[in-house]
This record gives sequence, C-alpha cells and structure tokens, in this order.
Amino acid sequence: GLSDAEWNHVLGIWAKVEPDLSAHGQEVIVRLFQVHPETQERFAKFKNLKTLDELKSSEEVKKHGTTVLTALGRILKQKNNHEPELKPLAESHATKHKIPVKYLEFICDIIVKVIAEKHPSDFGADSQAAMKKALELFRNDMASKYKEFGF
Ligand code: 89R
Repeated sequence: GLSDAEWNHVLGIWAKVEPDLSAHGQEVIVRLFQVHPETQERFAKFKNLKTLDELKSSEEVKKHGTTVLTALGRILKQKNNHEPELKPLAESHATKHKIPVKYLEFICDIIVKVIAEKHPSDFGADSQAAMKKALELFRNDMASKYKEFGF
C-alpha cells in the first residue's frame, strides 16, 4: 500500500482534477484512442468517430471520460481499502468488456501525463511518484481480480 503522505499527495492532486473532471476525462479518452487505436475498437458506441475533430467534439466521449474518472476517483479515495469499489469494475472489465491488463497500463500512463500537462505547478515529483504508485496498486489489484474471474 501507500503511506499516509503518499495518499495525501494523491488526493491533493485529485482535488485539483475534480472541478474539471469532464475535461480531464475527455482528454484521457481522446489520447488513449489516438495513441492506442486498438482500444477504440473495444467500444461499439465509438466506432463511428473517425477523425480527431470528431473525437474531440463528441459528447459521448466526454460523458464516458467522466464515467471513467469518477469511478477511478472513488477508488482512489478508498486508499488501500478499495476492494468493494474495485471488484464490480474488475468483473465487468474482465468478463463483459474483456479489457486486457495491458490496456489498463496504457490508460494509467495517459492519466498521469494529462494531469501533468494540466497542472504543471501542482503535480511535482513527489506527487507524480505517489500517483503512479496508486495507479500501479489499482492495476495490480485489477489484475488479481481478473484472475479470480478467470480472465
Ligand atoms: C473499456 C478502463 C477501460 C479501458 C470499457 C475500457 C462501455 C471505468 C477500456 C459502454 C468499455 C468497452 C465499457 C463499456 C466500459 O461497465 O463497469 O457503455 N469500459 C465501461 O458500452 C477503465 C478504467 C476505469 C473504467 C468504467 C466504468 C464503466 C466502463 C465505470 C461503466 C460501468 C461498467 C481504468 C482507468 C478499453 C478501452 C476506472 C482501458 F483500456 F483504458 F483500460 N475501460 N474503465 N468503464 Fe472502462
């Protein structure tokens, strides 16, 4: 797990993200689809979006980005006790959406980059290191839940 000081960094920067969660979420999803186009193919609802302009102006992409970051925020706020929040997410992503752990790594890296770009003065080295650690914990626990669900 993370120390209290590390969680304070994680939740401190998350408090800066939250007032504009939808803009962050949109940027994360657009970037994920741009850098890893195979991830976009997982979504029936986004198959019609071909160009960067279409992705950027899609209300559905924005809405989904908000859904993803809202879920992630809830998990981060549970700190080391995220099991009850994480379990249903792992179940849907393993058994229904069939999202490889590798893709979780892609999005976690992008989340850190997007926060760093939007909050250069509030996301220093300690804060970035703590967020990376929290996202690693998230991914590792998702991966072990995936195994329990036989994925
Ligand atoms: C795909 C990561 C992540 C990744 C999908 C991916 C959408 C939260 C990918 C629909 C797909 C496909 C759906 C279905 C979906 O279903 O549990 O409407 N995700 C739904 O047809 C992540 C991460 C989080 C997260 C959610 C939530 C829902 C959802 C909440 C809705 C409820 C449900 C990690 C940051 C593949 C592109 C917190 C990725 F590659 F990035 F890892 N989801 N999702 N997702 Fe997904």
